[in-house]
Amino acid sequence: MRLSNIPLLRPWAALSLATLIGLSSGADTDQWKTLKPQANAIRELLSLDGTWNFALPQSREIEEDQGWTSVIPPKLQIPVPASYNDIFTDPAIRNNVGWAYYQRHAIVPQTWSEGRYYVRFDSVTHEAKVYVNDEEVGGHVGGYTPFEVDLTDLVSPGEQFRLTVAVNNILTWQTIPPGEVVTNEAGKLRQDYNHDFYNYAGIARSVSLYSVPDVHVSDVTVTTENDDEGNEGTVNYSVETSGSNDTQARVTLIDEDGNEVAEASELEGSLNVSPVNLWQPGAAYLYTLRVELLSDDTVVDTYDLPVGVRSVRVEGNQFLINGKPFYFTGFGKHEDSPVRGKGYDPAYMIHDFELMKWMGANSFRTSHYPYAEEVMEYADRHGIVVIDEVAAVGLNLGISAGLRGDEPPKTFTEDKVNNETQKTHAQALRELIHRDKNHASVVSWCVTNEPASAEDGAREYFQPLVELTRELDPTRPVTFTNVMGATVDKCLISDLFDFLSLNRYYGWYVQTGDLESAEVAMEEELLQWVDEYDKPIIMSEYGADTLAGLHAVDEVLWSEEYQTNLLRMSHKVFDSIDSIVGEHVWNFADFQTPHTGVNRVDGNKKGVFTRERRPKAAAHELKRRWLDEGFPKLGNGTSGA
Ligand code: BDP
Repeated sequence: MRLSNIPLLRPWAALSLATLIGLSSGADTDQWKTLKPQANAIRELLSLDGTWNFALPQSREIEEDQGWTSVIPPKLQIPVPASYNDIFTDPAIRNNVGWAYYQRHAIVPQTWSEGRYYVRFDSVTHEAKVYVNDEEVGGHVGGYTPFEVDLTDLVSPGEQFRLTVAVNNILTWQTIPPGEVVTNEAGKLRQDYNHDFYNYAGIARSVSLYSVPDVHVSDVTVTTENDDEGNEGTVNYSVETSGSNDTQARVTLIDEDGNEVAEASELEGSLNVSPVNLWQPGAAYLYTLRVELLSDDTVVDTYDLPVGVRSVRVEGNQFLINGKPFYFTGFGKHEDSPVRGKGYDPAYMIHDFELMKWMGANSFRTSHYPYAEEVMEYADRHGIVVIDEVAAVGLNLGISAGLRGDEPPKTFTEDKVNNETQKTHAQALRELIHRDKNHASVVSWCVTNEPASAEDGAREYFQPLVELTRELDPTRPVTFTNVMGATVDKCLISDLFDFLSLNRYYGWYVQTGDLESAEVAMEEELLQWVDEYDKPIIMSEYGADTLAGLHAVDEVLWSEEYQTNLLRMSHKVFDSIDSIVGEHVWNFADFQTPHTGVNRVDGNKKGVFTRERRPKAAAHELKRRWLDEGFPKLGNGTSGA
């Protein structure tokens, strides 16, 4: 039998560049190495979501202010999860630059007297310090990945404690994404940044308390292999425990009907299934990998991981899932909704997936940061394909300078994007891959959005990061999105990646209002990429700002007709080029942007849905195209949704 999931990429030299320059060293603590908690016969899970008390610090210096040493009164209360910016009416909160405090009381149940217990934050944007009563017990840098704090030796079961989280929203040149705090003419702090979405902050995802036994499963990693026909599949797994390496285990693979289809008794191994139900785009099938740790034949811990068996690889100019050419239809998205900002909201999440299904979108990119874990689980369950992006957006000083007509300053310099930034970026990749490595829906890692890839220093900055990504996961193709202007003759990094993702705004930022010229220019550029690289190309962004309800007979910018016509024009070009293997419209829905640009009217309006998720005419146009049986690109067994 020929297994199709041969590691895609060249084997790694013992000492890669990433290792040599110290990118493989990791963060200060391993609080980010958190396996998503679950409740079962042995483990317990308690939500700490709900209403917390909230305060801004009196002074700007958290070390001086020490707000966590006192009880924060319930004068201001805040929902968790949610971004804090749009909850209140006070501009000081909305425009806060620096720390803010969240506080609540919690109790570790008396029944948790055996084993260990943790508080887990699914995300705190962008930096957190966690306090139990008066003591700082942990923290995290990076706004879109989880971390946890072991509370076992800090609070006793049955004891009430004060849990305070100081949240910092500051972006600097050494954070991912980067930014810069400046003092404005009025003497106030202002957060500047180079990305086109609002810098929402707060406890944006769930918080929980959970318990595990002393000897417990601390991590599980799976990779899968299969033949293209689904005759045979293999689940390779590796389990880490808090106990010794000879901890006894039982590992079973259970199908959707609850039947055990394979079993093993080692912490690391391979399980074969024949015939196998493959995880397919639009037709997900999830096995359960059940890991049980045993002591004298008694189960002391158990953890269930959903596993989809599928293979992904790039061959020539095709992107193959289970050996079949896959054509991506869908969007670049945002986690963004009125009032909640970037707060996780299950209603919006499922509604968004339903809208995508309604119109035949089979995939999306997590532009421009890792989304909530629930989103990834839902994509696994429903067969939606995901390009998973780290929060490395705005590593490009050229874009905003270009918009202002200024000479672009250099991005990769000592005082801007430098070695420290690269280290933060490496850690962000490490945390993303650690969190999402087991999701069948994730078919690729996107290491950055629209960096200054044509500037000196870009290659030195990105090459080690691409190598690190491949070291961390040799099974998934790696990409980045290339910015307009970093053309085939100028881009210094495109050869490092498995497939090309191009963000292009023909008919909008260039050839504005002239779709005939836009078509010519777009085709000409795409053919240059095809000539230079025998690689698949995804159009990872294209679109036009559109004011819902503005209609016009003629080609009027911002009208629903113009957006529709621009998409139609783009599709004509895509359909004529074999190497184009996907189209992700920018954006799924309108979203909030910083209030510092005159080219945005209450946010970016390139959504094909409004921020409230009402369709513009373009949504119907896309639905017609993506669900049309004659859609030329959706042949070869690829499925809509
Ligand atoms: C691209 C960015 C995206 C922006 C979009 C736009 O990747 O974040 O929102 O352009 O201008 O440069 O609408």
